[in-house]
Amino acid sequence: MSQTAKIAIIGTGFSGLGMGIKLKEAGYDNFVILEQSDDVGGTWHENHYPGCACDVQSALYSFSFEQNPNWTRMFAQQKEIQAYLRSCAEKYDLMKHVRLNTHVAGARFDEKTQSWTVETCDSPKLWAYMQDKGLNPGDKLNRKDKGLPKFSTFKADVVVSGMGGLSTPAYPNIKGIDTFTGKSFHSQDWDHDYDFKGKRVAVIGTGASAIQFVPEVAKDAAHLDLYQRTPPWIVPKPDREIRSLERMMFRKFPQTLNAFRQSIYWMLEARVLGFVGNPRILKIGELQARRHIRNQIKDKELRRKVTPDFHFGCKRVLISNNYYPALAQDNVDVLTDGIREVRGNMIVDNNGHEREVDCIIYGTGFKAQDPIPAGMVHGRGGQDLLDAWKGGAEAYKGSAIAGFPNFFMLMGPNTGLGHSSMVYMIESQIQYVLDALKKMDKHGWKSVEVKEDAQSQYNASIHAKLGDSVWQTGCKSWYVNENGKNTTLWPGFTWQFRQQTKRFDAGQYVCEPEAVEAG
Ligand code: N01
Repeated sequence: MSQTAKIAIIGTGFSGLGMGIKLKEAGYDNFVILEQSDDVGGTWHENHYPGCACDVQSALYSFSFEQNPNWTRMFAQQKEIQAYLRSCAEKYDLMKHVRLNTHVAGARFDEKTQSWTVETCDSPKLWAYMQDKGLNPGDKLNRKDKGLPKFSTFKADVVVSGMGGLSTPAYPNIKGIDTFTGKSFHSQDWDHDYDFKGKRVAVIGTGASAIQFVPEVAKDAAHLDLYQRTPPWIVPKPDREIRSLERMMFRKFPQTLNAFRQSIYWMLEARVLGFVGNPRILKIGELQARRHIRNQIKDKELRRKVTPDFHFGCKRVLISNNYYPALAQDNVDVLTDGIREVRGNMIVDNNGHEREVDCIIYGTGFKAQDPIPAGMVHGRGGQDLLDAWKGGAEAYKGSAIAGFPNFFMLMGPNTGLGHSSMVYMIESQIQYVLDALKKMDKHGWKSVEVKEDAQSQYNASIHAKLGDSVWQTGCKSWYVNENGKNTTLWPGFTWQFRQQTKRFDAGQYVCEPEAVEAG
């Protein structure tokens, strides 16, 4: 493959693949999709812990242009979603554009040519090197080290990041954790060869990932200690198998699948009224969650421990039918005294009680506030994107950033959802970026860069809206950064975002006609 491309897309999740498909449909063929992993699927390839599934109904959690009549459950499991994404890549002939095992180490905007230089390297070699050196994802590399794998570069006019918001694992900062003598791994790096039978296992964290894998681990482990800092609100999961007759109907009459999808969409959209409008509506959800605890847990002390004391909806509301029953098992303890330190093969709580464990699983989530690693993306004047984001990540329409011409983000700042399917947001952004590319071609613009004041005004309106919502004020969560700025969520109906991103609004951009002469 050549070392130049018109467009370089990073990532092969819903964002990267969706962008590729839409580019092809629009007649673009000169693009590459760079993927550091050994297969496509993004988060649905990377996360494969037992019990991993989507908490949005499968009929909605799929591309609108590639609805899948063959989902086997109302809420699809990880394997099925990854297979769906791979089948999309194959069906739309994208694999010839995809470069697997290609880690993007950096992307730098060249002001003379008004294009990007993207630096890549072979990811398996890089992971091996990092493991050897004891480095974690995101750690700075010593470029002078001769053992570092070779880097290569190529030029692209436009870079589209489809890296997702939740891909760098977050580990807890606990004294002695690096010296733990047993086995340990993060939920995203699950070791399927590790046999839990007869083992004492500690799980740290009780978020969306943990509530899915805890019931699976508790089936096998001799004992499971669950270290809970904040109990989540959990409501019943309306999951069931989709019968073969229903699947046949969806295949024969695609309009029925679409109608089903629409009904789910509008049901989820209605929730926004509670999140940003009238928090009293959320009381209904809270009552449902409290009833769920009563129905599934008999022990009063355990009920007390797992009942949250923060506003319903402030953190992601989780869905599960098997988490509480797992916690009620005899071989499971829910521990709420916090962790003071890890010593040898022992976890010591804040009261000084020691518990021996063979394995620690980190269900501690991701670095959501830094969706792009420091030192990776450099814009005009060599500015590091993370420096531009010192006060917290922000973008215009979640897609473009002042100082970073021809760089577009999918799932960028303030496009996340606490209530519905991210695929809808991704498709909205893809349409916006595609329209930008078409207009660049039509008008002969070599680069487009959003104006600073357009970005500021846009963000001011977003934050004014977030100010009243439960997502901003209801509790401490990863939606909000340490300065109290919510950099992650879209504070409205998703169709409002769709309207805003329908057309590329060139008036808000500086559009440069052609490259300045190099040299
Ligand atoms: O991570 P989380 P996750 N000591 O950040 C706790 C998406 N997702 O991987 O709440 C002790 O939600 C932390 O406690 P607290 C989805 O968007 C989607 O579970 O901060 N505990 C919390 O309990 C989700 O929101 C699906 O007090 C510590 C947990 O670790 C996002 O991924 C499925 C700690 C982290 O929870 C992340 O979910 C799965 C410490 N030092 C995930 N640090 C779908 O179905 C953190 N915790 C689409």
